[in-house]
Amino acid sequence: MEKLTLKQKITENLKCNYCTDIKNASVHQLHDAVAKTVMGEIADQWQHDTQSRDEHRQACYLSAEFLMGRAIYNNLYCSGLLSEVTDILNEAGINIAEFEEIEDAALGNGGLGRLAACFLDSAATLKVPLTGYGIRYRYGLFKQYIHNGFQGEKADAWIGQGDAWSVRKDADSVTVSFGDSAVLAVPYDTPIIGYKAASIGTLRLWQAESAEGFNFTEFDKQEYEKASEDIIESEAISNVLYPNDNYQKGLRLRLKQQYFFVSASIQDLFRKYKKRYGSDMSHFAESFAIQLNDTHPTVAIPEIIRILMFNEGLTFEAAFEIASKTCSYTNHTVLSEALEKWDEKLFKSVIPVIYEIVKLINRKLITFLKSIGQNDKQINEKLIIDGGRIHMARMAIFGGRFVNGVAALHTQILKDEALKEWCEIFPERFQNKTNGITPRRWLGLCNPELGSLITEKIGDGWQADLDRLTDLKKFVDDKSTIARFIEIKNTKKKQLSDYILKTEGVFIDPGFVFDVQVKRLHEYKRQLLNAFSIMDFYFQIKEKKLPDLTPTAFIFGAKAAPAYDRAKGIIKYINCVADLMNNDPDTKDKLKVIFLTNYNVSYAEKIIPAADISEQISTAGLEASGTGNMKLMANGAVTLGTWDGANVEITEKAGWENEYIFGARVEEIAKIRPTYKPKEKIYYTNERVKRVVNTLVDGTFNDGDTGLFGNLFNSLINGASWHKPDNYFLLTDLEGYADTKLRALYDYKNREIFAKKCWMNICNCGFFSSDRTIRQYAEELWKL
Ligand code: 26Q
Repeated sequence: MEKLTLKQKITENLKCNYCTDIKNASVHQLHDAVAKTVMGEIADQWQHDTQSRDEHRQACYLSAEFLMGRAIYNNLYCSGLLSEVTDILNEAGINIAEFEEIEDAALGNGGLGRLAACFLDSAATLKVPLTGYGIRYRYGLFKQYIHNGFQGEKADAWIGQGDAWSVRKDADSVTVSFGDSAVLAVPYDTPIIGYKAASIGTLRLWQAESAEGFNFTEFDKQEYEKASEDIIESEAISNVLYPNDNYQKGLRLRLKQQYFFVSASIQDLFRKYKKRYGSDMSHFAESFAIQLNDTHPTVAIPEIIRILMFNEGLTFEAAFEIASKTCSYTNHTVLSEALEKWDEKLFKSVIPVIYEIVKLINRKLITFLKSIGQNDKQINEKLIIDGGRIHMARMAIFGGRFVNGVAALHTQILKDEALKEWCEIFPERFQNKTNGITPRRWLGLCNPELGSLITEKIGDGWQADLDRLTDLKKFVDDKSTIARFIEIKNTKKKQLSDYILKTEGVFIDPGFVFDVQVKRLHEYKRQLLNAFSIMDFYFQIKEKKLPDLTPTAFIFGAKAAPAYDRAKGIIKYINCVADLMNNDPDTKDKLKVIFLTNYNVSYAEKIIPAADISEQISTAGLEASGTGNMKLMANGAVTLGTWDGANVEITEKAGWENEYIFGARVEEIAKIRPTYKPKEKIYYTNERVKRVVNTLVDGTFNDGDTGLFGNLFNSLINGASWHKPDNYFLLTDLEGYADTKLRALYDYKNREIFAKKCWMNICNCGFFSSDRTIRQYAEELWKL
């Protein structure tokens, strides 16, 4: 589009909607006018692409989370309007960076929700017909603040700022029925703009509203509270995202959320289907492939069966056949506390009809297992309804078509351990689909400086064909190219340092190594191990043992689930380490530690391009994949990590010499676990480990009498009623980790050699494009 026309349209928008002009508009008004202009530009294509998707086989991604982040820059970038709009604003004296005032759409916790967002981006770019279905939470993931080193939470009222990118579709509203009530599900559609607007997909999010509305009968009786009761109860369903990552607590409202968005979505598919085929249900399974993002939307299986039986008159057997051909399940974790099991009584009281269908599915499972000759023990370990609980993963495996893990190692663990007994009876159902990330947001958009260098060297086109980055290999020995890369890395570090100074009031020297660990806070991700290693360096410096340590900034960013006390204790501990390090004259010129506030997608876009070292240090076997590891690789950071999740494939692609791998592997952990005695075998015998662990309790730090540090110490040394000591093997890995990190920091002294390692990571990151992942889903699972 011509810049002049574009400017006219934005101006027109400001005039009609806000009675103002570019020079006088507020940032929000400008943002809305630009968004509306883009929406207008893509409207015809969006409508056309939506229609053509409905005329062919299509896939649906059912997910309780979509962690979209900020839309404005990405949408301008993908529709090719970013530089024009930047210019138009500049001419009016406005910096486009002012749009950073607009909040992220944080309708997700972490990896699983962000993966869903990357998938939508890739599908739109590849013209893969995929629609996202989820919940339009009024409050997304909480905003984090830090007070005295402790995490606090505030509500994320993102819609309060307006939602310029969505369209409410009242005509497509449906009713969702629970045992004791019914609510209205109203869809809001957001366009997903593929790169260079290759195609425009849709994210459809459901909002819960009262089906009955305001009750005038009660109002007339002067019962004012009762008059609004249904509104309040209904709206509660889509009110707030549960802030747990990899942890399931069987709460009633959470189950209501799951059935709410799943029933609305499945009803939506039947509406579309009937427009095409009428009441002949024989083409349903060939019309749709439904992907279940973890077990959270597993009630889709009984919901399809319910509609086919009660609305369309099919038998249970016929209905089961259709549901099980349509749905596939992605597993994202092997942590038992994250596997969904619902209390049977709760499940029955919330969704009684679905419960009856689950009983039929369970009965069919038993009949099937008997028919293939399984004994009572083999049957009991697979029951969907077992010991008063409903096992969602078991229903998703038996009632679906495929099961996939999210990295090679993870899928292997599913097949050999976690879901072994299922893999034995349904080996053909198990597949691997290694995760990926969209190179548009995570390279092109967040690192335009590196993007330009890449384009200069190998031409345009890598944004939608990331494997082309292998063409960069020939520059690895070209001194001037590597010098340019180092310069760009320095620029990104300087930009991040400026931003941190502005927002956190802390100065990070851009000349330091940037060692980055950004991800949700969880014991298995071992942020505490990282903090311990820094304390180890501290003690060594005090003993004058590390005279030539490369000055390093240790940068943390993480949110802890509000009820996860240990995670919150770890945040406080990191902040204590930061205080000690940053103020001690012996260390402050060598070590800087900072815990960044409110890590989210937009913050990630600033941190990741500036990183030198990517910390991926989970206990082997526990991080299903990780996706931050891929984003950091694409931006030229080396991985300091365990042999876990996608780190394995990253190392295989980039080359061993370009990563720093340490620690016990899955098999070793399995071997030592049964007789693991960290207190006797490590703590008492290893002074280096002991003095670091002791900082939790020896008065080095103060947890404000909360007992949090004592609890962390006990979890490591004595264990708790529900777990053995040092459940995540920090003591096992500490020395190897600290020494490997020192080796990486030492290698950094030769900046050119280190930069070559970084460069090889960029060259070899092509496999981790979510375009590759989506192509595999489309071909191997969805058969599109
Ligand atoms: C379940 C029930 C009730 C309430 C909350 C939940 C819940 C919510 C979120 C359970 C799990 C999650 C999130 C899990 C998650 O993000 N897993 C990550 O998925 C990534 C994408 O596949 C992987 O890269 C990570 O390894 C994995 O931890």
